[in-house]
Amino acid sequence: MTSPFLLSTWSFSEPILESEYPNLSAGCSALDAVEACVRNAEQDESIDSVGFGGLPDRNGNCTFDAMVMTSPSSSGAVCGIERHLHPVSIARLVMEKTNHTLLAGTLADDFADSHAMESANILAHTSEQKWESWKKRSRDTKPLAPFDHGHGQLFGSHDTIGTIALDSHGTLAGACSTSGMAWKVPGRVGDSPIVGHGLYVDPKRGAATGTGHGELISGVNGAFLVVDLMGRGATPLEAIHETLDRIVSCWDIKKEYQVAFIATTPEGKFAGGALRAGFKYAMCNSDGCIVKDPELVMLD
Ligand code: SD4
Repeated sequence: MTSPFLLSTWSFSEPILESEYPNLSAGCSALDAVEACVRNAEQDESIDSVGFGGLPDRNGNCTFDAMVMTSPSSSGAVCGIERHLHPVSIARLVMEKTNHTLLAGTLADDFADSHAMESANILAHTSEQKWESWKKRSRDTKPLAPFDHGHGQLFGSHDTIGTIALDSHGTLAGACSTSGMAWKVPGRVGDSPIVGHGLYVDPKRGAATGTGHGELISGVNGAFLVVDLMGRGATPLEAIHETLDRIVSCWDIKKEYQVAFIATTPEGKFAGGALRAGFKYAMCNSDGCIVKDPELVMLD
C-alpha cells in the first residue's frame, strides 16, 4: 500500500483537495480523484481561469481546454469547448471511449453530446462583465501583443488547475483544465490540452503539470521535459529548475510572463517552482492539507 496524496496548482485548490482526499484515502482511484478535483474547480464561478467564470477571448466568448493522463499510452484531451461545463470529463471520455488523444472545437462538443453530456451556457455573467470592462479599457490602446492578456490581470489569485494524484495502489494520474489565456485571440489553444506541454504522466518516471503562459510551456514541451529529466535521475526540483532555465534561455521574458510547474516522482517526492513570485500550490496527504510556496522562484 502506498500512502496516497494529491498535489495541485494554486492555493484555490487547497479546499478542493481537502474535500477529495478522504475519497482517495478510502481507495478511490487516482484518475477518479483528479477528475473530481478538476470538476470542482470547473464549476466554481469565482475561479476566473477555469471552467464557468473563466475569462473570455477578445470577442467575448469562452472556450475551455482540458486533459487527463495516466501514462504515455493513456491520455485524452479536448480544446475549444464551447458549450459544456466539464471539459475534463469529456477529456476522460476521449481517453476511455476512443483511440484518439485530442478532439477540438464544436466537434468535441458534439462528441460530448453523443455521450449524453448535457450542454450549457458556459459564459458566466461575471465573465461577460469583466470582458465589457476590459474592452472599454483597451478601446483606445494599440492591439495587445500575443501574451499580453490585458493590464496584467491574469496572475492575480487564480490560474489553470493542474492536479496530480497518487492512489493507494501506487497509480499516478493527472488532469488539468483551463479557460486559457484571458482575452486570447479566438481559436488560440495553449499548453493545457497538449500531451507533454501542460501535463505529462509516466508511471515509471513521474508526473508534472504546468500553469502560466502556455506558449512558453509549449515551446519546451514543459511537462514532458520535467518528467523526462526526473526519469534521467533529476529530483523534481532539479527537473523544474532546468525546465524553467530552458524557458528563460529561449524567450525574452517580459515582466508579466509567468510559468510554474509542480512535479512528483512515482514514489511521491514532489516540488513546485515558478518563474516569478506569486505562485503557490496545494498538497494533501495523510498528515493533512497545506498551501505551499514553491521551492524555487527563478526571477524577481
Ligand atoms: C494557457 N496555461 O492556456 C494556460 C493558461 C493558464 O489560466 O495557465 N491560465 O496558456
